Amino acid sequence: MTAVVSEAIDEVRGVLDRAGDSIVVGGRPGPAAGGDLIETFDPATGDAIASIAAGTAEDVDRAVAAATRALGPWQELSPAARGRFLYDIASLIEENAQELATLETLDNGKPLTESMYLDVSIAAEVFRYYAGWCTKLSGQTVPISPPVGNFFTYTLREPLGVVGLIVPWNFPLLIASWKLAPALAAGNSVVLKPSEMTSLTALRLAELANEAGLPAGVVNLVTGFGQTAGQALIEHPGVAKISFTGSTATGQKIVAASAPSLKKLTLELGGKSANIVFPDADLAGAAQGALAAIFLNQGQVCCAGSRLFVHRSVHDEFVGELASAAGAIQLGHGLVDGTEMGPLISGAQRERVEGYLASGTDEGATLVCGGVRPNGELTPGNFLTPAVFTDVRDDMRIAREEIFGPVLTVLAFDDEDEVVRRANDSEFGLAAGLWTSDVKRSHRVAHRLQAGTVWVNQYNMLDPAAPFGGYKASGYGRDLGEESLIGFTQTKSVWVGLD
Ligand code: TXE
Repeated sequence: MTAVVSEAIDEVRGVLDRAGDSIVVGGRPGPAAGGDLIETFDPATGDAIASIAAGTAEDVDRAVAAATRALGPWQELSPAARGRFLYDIASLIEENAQELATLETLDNGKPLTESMYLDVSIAAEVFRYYAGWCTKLSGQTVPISPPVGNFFTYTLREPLGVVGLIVPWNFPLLIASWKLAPALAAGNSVVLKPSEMTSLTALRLAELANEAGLPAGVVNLVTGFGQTAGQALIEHPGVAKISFTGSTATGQKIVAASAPSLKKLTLELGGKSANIVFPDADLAGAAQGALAAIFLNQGQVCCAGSRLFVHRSVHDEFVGELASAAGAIQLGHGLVDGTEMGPLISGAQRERVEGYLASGTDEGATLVCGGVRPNGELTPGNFLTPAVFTDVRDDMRIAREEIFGPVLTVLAFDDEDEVVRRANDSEFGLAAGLWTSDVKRSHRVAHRLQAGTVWVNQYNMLDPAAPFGGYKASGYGRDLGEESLIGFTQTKSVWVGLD
C-alpha cells in the first residue's frame, strides 16, 4: 500500500473504527441486533478497510418505530425551521468534504477529484436546493363547479410518513442525498439502507444529520445486505414509500414486495443510453464527451452513454481518436494524484464485465482496445482497462444489456430517422446524448428520443433542479427537481361548505 493510501486511512480512522456501530436508530449508533458484521474492501487494493453492521429485520423494525415516533416532532416544526436543518446539513457536508471524499474513494474506488467535485459538492447543493423548497411547497385553491351549494376547495401537500431509501454503490453519498433531502423537505422521516459494499459515507451522513440537530429518529440508518435488511424494509407495513436506485432485477422484486401494503415507489433502474454523433458536430468535443459519457466512474453509471452511434462518414476517424484517448487514460488508486480511472467495485463486478467482453468477441464485434486486467502494482485491485468495441450489431448482448463497466460499444449509422429508431429500440430509457451543430436537429431529435434526460453537445450534466429518471424499464418517478419532492407527498382535497 502506498504512503498516500495509508495516510488517508489514518485521516478517516475514526469513521472506520466506528463502522461496526452503523445501525443508527433514534439518533443513537449501535451494532446490528444479531451482532454480525460485513467486511468492506478498498477495491483498488483488495484490502479490508472496515467492518459495518449487518442489519436484520429486527433492526429495520426498530428503525421504522423510531422514524414513526419522530414524525410528530418533525412535522410540528415550521417549514422555515425544517429548511434551516437542511441548510445546516449542506454546510456540514461542505465542512467535512475532505473526509467524505476520502471515504468515498476508499470505499468505491473512484478518483478523489470525482468524489470531491462531483459526489460531495453536488450532495451539499442538493440539500441546499431542497432546503429552499421547505417554504415553497404549497397546495392550490381549486375552482370547482358544484351543481348545488357553495364551497371553498383547496389542496394540501402532506408528507407520506416513514419512507425507505435504498441506494446503490456507484454514487453512495450522492444518491443518498438525492433521496434524503427531498424526503425530509416534504416532512417525512426516513430509514436509509445503503449498499453493503459502500456504507461509510451513509454512516457519516446520518451522523451529520444528528449533528445538525434534527429531532432523534428523523434520519435512521440500517446497513446490511439487500436480501435481509433491504428485503425487511420493502416488506415493512409501517413504510409508506420506497425510493430505490439499483438494478432492474431488484426493482422488480421491490414492485412485487410492495403489493401487500401498496407502498408508493420511485424506481431508478438500469440503462443502455444512446449517445449519437452527427457528422456536423464539433468532432473533437464530441470525442471527449463520448469518452467521459462512458468512462466516468469506471462506466458504473446508470446513465452511461454506452451505445455510441457514430455517423458512418466520420466513423473510422472518430473511433481512431476514441481508441487512442481511451488507451491514454491513467488507471490507479483513486487517492493517488493523476489517477483518471479507478477499479471496479468488486471482483464479481469485474468478472461480470469480462463476461460481456467475451460475449462481444464471440458474437463478432471487434475489440479495438482495452478490456484487460493491468499488471504490476494494480494487480490486487479490480482494475480493467477501458474497452472500445466496433462492428457492433444492435442485436448483440453488448448492445442491449447494461454492462456497468468501462466498455463502449460503437455502432455506425447513416441517417437521422434510422438512428432515432435504433436508439429507441431498447428496453431501457434513462438518458441519451446527441452531438450536432444544427440547432433544429438538436431539438427535433431530443424530442423523439425515448429517454428521461437528453443532453445536447454535452453528457452527464446534473443539477438539483433538473428531474432525473427513466422511461420504460429504467423505472418510474423522478429523483431531483420539484418532481422528486412531490413524489414524497400525497395530496388532500379539502372542501369547506360556505352555505
Ligand atoms: O444491485 P442491487 P447490485 C446494476 C448494474 C450492476 C447490477 C448489480 O448493472 O451490475 O445492477 O448490482 C439493495 N430488497 N446497477 O447487485 O442488488 C442492495 O443492498 C431490497 C445499476 O449491487 O440492485 C443495494 O443497497 N433491497 C444501478 C441496492 O439494493 C435490495 C446501480 C442496489 O443493489 C434487495 C447499481 C432486496 N431484495 C447497480 N437486493 C443504477 N441504476 O445506477 C438488493 N438490495
